[in-house]
Amino acid sequence: MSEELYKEMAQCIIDGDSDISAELARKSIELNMHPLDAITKGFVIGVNYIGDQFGKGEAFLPELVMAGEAMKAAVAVLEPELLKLGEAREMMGKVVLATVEGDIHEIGKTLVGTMLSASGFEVVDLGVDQPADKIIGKALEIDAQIIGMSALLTTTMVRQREVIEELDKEGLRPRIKVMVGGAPITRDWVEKIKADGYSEDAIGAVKIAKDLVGKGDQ
Ligand code: B1M
Repeated sequence: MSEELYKEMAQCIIDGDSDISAELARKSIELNMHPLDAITKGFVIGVNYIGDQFGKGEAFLPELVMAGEAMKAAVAVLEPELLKLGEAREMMGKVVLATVEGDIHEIGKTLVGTMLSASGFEVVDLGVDQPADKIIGKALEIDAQIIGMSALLTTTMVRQREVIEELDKEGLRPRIKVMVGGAPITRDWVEKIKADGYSEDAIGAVKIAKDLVGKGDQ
């Protein structure tokens, strides 16, 4: 039953059908499916497939856009369920989250933000295409302990380094820790830019964020 639903979920993303993706997300809730399973075993399979096809020149921009929209529609339905998962008790810390300048990929970043909120972090999600000064300015304004940056393009991941360099220049580390992520980000890159934390996925991001605020045991 679940396997069949996962396949339908992947297929509706490949088809770029937002109505069906939202409907299947609602169905998964009715069936008490874990929302992260719906995302990672269902919808993400479809968006990765389209991404691969696009990379090979076998799918084109409109298909990528539609797959992205369908993915967003599903995640929007599942977001309240993800938030319920945490039943956060204690305030863990403040995080400013953004996709870096020049990059408009938002789905993974939003997912990370939702999981952090569910786990007790106060998250200010600045959205996509955010320049270094805005990210740092917001972190100072709300006295954030963590800046989280997502980058999905090899051409924009350098922006993560710019923010870290700026923080260093202003003497703002280690007061503000930096966590990075996104499909092209590797451990080598994280070491190179001297980020404080990195995760491949949203669940891992919560663990890293807790470690960064010294609450790794909670
Ligand atoms: Co874009 N795109 N895209 N795209 N797109 C990729 C990234 C690409 C790999 C596709 C490909 O060619 N195979 C490729 C990048 C190649 C490269 O740089 N090496 C690419 C390209 C080329 C482009 C354009 C340049 C295409 C063009 O215009 N010619 C363009 C760039 C626009 C821009 O940003 N300036 C573009 C545009 C788009 C859309 C707008 C159409 C759409 C985004 C829609 C949206 O977000 N609203 C889109 C999509 C959907 C994708 C793919 C298919 C899927 C991305 C996604 O949402 N994945 C993607 C291929 C792929 O990644 N397989 C692709 C699902 C999401 C849940 O995963 O975002 O990886 P992800 O997030 C994960 C982890 O990475 C991690 O946790 C998340 C949850 O598990 N994570 C973090 C993410 N951020 C984190 C932060 C953390 C910690 C963990 O701490 C702070």
